[in-house]
Amino acid sequence: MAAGEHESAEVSQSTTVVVIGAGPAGLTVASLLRRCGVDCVVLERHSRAYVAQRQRAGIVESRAVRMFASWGLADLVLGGAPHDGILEFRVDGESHLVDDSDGSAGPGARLCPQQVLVHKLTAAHLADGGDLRYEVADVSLHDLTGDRPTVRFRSADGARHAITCAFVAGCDGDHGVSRSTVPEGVLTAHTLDHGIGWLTVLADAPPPAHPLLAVSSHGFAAHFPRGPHSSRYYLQCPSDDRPDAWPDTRVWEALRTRLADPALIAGPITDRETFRLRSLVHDPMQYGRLFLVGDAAHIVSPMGGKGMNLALYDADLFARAVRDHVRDQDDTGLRTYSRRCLRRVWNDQEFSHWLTRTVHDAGDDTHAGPFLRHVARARLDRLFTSPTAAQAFAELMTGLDPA
Ligand code: RFL
Repeated sequence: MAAGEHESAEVSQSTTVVVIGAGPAGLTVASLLRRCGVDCVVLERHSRAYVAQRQRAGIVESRAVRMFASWGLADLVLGGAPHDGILEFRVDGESHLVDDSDGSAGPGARLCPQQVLVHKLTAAHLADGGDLRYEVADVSLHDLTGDRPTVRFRSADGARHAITCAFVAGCDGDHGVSRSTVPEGVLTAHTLDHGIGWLTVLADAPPPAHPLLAVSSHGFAAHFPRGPHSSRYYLQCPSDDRPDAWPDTRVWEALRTRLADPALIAGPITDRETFRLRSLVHDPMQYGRLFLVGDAAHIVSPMGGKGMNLALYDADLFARAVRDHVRDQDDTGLRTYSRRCLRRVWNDQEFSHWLTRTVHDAGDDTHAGPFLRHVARARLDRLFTSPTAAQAFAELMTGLDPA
């Protein structure tokens, strides 16, 4: 500020919950809270257009579909087609179809890309009169261990704001401000670097008949639907590889080899990214009146499609806990939030780790060595031949396991 200029006064406001971040976690928390009449303000640092175009997850698992249905929101917020419940494993070119629906009554998973869910949650929340502010800056959290925390920020027009609330929902992902506000030593971070890199590519190219995981001596590859005319592909690569090491011709050649599909149809590549597979859990998921929700608390390696679905699970538990507190003065849900979330988080970390190891170890034996390659192939063989193993796998894929 130049000398002589006066900073405008801070605008004060009060609400029940301040939600930081308008990704899947934050928007779900906000929508569920509005559903039960609890007021909240959502603060997002990016623009609406930026948030709406982030493409990542592709499947809303059965448990999450049923969660939205239980709030009367499924038709409003879920797009995409129903998933037919079949996952293809292709091992050295040989196809194995695995049923990943558990056969229970009730709606199953949906092929609903993350950006479609975000778009629909945003539209529904705003149509319902929700308070959602984009392009906020300098968000800071205060008095989290007191009775009335305050969240300060600057709105897009530069004005300073302070919102006092009963609870803060930290839904701002792995690099947000919420978790970093928690004093050193309160949270324990459990981390695992899988030592594996992935190239991921989005392309305007025909989706596969079923989500496809391919294991071969050339390395792991996968092909997932992301709409009627688009696909997401994954290719195992060295963990320090960069996207520019993968020009289009190399991508399509590697996919055709690893998917054992010389006729695979190419299309324009719209996004290309490399990243290391890593897993991370923060324990507990709470500090005073701050509750961490989704990626702010945990990262799951993408294998098994659990990251966004866990965010939706946390959001549901948090919204129910606040509802019980406001409506019935019952704090059981708030007290048990972290413990209950972490039980499912570790359950899904285990599944994701199992599947990550299996599909990578079973392939290129320079990766894990011949012993672990045989072990991983034995696991796949069991999955393809034992109905009990297939049932356990389906239970984990749907998220309908008891954890
Ligand atoms: P997000 O989506 O990161 O949203 C956080 C939001 O917070 C905002 N933010 C702030 N706002 C205000 N002030 C600040 N200081 C802020 N700092 C950050 C950000 O701008 C953003 O809008 O976290 P959330 O909501 O917890 O959702 C989690 C999911 O996005 C994530 O778990 C999934 O994308 C993970 N994931 C997948 N999950 C699945 O369930 N199935 C999949 O198939 C799947 N595929 C993937 C994935 C993640 C990938 N990446 C990131 C490596 C594929 C990939 C490539």
